[in-house]
Amino acid sequence: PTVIHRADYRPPQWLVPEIALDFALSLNATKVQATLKVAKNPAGTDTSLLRLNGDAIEPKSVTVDGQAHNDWHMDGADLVIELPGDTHDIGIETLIDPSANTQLSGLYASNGLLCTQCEAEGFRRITFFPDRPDVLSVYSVRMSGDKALFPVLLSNGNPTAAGDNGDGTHWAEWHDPWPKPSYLFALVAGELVANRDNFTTKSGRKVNLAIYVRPGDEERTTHAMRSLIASMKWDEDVYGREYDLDDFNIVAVSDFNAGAMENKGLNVFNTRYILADPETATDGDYDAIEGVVAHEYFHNWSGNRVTCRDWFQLSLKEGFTVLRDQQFSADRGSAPVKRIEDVRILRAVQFPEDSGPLAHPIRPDSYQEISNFYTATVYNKGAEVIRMMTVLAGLERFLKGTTLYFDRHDGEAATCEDFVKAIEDGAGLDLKQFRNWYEQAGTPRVSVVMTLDAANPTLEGEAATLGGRGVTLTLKQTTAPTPGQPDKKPFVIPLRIALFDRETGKHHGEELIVLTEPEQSFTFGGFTSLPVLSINRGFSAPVEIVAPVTTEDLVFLARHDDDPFARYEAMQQLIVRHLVGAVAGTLEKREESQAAIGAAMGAILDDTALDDLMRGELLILPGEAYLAEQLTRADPTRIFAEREGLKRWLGETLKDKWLALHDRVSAVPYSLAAEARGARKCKTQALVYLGAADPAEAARRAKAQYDAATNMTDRQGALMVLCSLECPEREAALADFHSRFAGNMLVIDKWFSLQAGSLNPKATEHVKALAEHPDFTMTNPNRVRALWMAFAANAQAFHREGGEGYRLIADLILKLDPINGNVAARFVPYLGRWKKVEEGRAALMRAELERIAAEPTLSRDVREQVSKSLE
Ligand code: DPP
Ligand code: ZN
Repeated sequence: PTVIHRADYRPPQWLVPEIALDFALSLNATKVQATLKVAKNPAGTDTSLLRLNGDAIEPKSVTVDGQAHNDWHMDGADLVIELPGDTHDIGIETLIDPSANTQLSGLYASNGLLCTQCEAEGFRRITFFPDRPDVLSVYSVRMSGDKALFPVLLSNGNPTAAGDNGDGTHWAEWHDPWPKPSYLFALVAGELVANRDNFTTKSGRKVNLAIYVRPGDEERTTHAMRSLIASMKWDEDVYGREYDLDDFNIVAVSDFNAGAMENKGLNVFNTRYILADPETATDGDYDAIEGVVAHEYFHNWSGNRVTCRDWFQLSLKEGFTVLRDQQFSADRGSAPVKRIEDVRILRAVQFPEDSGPLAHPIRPDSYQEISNFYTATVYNKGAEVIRMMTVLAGLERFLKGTTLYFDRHDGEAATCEDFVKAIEDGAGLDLKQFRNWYEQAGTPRVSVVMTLDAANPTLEGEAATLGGRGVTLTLKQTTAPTPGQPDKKPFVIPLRIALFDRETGKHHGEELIVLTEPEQSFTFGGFTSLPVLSINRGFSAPVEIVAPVTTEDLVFLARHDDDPFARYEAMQQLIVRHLVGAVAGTLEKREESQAAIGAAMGAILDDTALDDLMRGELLILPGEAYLAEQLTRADPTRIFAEREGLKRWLGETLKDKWLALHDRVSAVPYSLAAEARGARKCKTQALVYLGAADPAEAARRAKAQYDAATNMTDRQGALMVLCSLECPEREAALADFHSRFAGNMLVIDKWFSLQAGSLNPKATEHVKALAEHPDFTMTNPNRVRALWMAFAANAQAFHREGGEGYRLIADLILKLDPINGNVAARFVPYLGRWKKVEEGRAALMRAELERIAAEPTLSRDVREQVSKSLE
């Protein structure tokens, strides 16, 4: 395989300051005439050969300076043109079939629309071009097509002209004044309706906003529009970033490989991150829409105005933009709850990546297929790494750094190193050693020992003035080897800590300690007895902590910690220790440990000072993926069984409290206010615990909740619980749900997902039947993910004895790969985790990977993931 290395980066040999594209649109034969102004790059190596990338296209004609030109050849998929001078106009014609494009990369047809997805390397499927992010061009686009099929014609930048050809076709021209890389090009044509609004920027530019959807969906764009306007305002207020065009358009399409795409002035979205109303979207969907709309809008600066030099720098735009959208959502709603949700995702998805065969640093050193690096590591850990800079510098100084970054690199294709340097200079930080976070993969493990010093210690500095005895924390950091990185240098790890006095239940104030050595000690004065340690408050560093905290301490922290994240963490730890001990067979006092969890959860249920949104978080059991991370190798079905067992026990032991909670929150009327959302979150939690303990009562309540539901949060919560039970209400509710929402693709996705992710023991049988359902299709990524990703993440079903789950996912990968390699590759990591699974199942998982690897015609996407997973 061809491996691309970061160290091999060379500047482009030719630049393309301008490009004009003329599209004659048709669903199955779109003609593209491209005119490129090319110029030798003074910074490149001098060559008369212009190499233009292509993928699955052929040049119909090639001209140079308006003349037919024969001095070209194909080198693989690339077009190589021999040129006499330093600047030329190149004309190339290509012909593409958007309706045959099932990869959904380049120009494709979705539900009668024509749309594009060019990141990372889709532009080369439209025309021949130096398809790399450091070649920035000014784009002029003209398109013409059938008026009835394509009444709306959109591209990047500003509309400049439009007209009717008088023969049933019409045309439009767009011009984007901001030079951009090809991955930010976009075109959309089709029958669309717009929800319009506007926003006036802080310097007085009036921006026309439009969200385009298929007719009938416009009512469901209100929340997305509200989110867009709020993001525009927030980016001005917090980062000082203003929008820079007169128009900002969003289009929602139903066939989309990812979540959304930040094309300059023309964002293209997966419908699931745009369309919402209370009847069809859950509270979680509303949050996701707000977050993704903001994310793509924020890319206008962190990604578009300052873009990436090469794809190894992907985290430059993605890590930073994820941090920005997280900060935005935290400001819009409950900051502690948002933090908990973000950490939960990191632990469920990124930690396993970091400990598995596909581990890579946030700035990778090599890749075969860049699409495989749109990962939780590059995105979510990338955000955590930049968040640590905010911890070290404080937000205000950090923002001075980002302002310097935007000023210094505006209009450029930059590197992660440029970003770090700008934060160093602007925020006044020394990040020399901190750069290890960019170099090294793996989640560091920090183990802590705490000692109370002998009386009359010789304390120094601040510790001495407090008197009493000193408490010393000795911390050790280790990071396990990852592929290609056997030995790790120490990371810079900022940890927020507090030491709680056992007598008073209070602490002396939060401290920030910054670990830089493999082992390091910190002493704090003013203690008479050993305090309770609260560490990594707010999850100040993306590490695993092994701390000397007893069960009693955790119960204490779960009740009293004044840091909401730490309180959540104490609750999680209490349960993680119990479940991990139970699975590993090392749990000594099961009853006592269980009782402690019961007491802590009971206190959370009783705590009237707690808001329901936070209560809902505290009641969620640690996820199975995160539990598996704590064990060297495990039987995932045992983790599942222990977790369900604890849920049942908590359901029984606290039954009255669950019933009371369900009654109380069921009386709260629907609204999008935090109280009402909190109530809905607790409502489903209560049903989940009751479902485990008293299926008959849970079925009765779930059915009532389903029947009375005025909104999708309640309806989906109730249906999820019914789905897990073997009861007559289950079938009836599923049938009702399907007919009630027939034709609504996003809701039918939920119908597939709920059944595939269900705790129901027959989930595998249901999934096999659903794969044959008329509503199932392999060509719509949302539908494929709804069924098969929910199944692959369903431990009980996927890891069922005998390996049928592995076989089903391998079959899916093989069948999907020729249709859509990008999406197919996303399923490989589920099988790739075999080293963390007990030997019997591990062998079966490996065998399926080998079966895939034996297929000679795999996509580069799947090939890379499978071969790395077998190493
Ligand atoms: N660049 C996109 C995003 O993360 C991914 N296609 O916003
Ligand atoms: Zn992004």
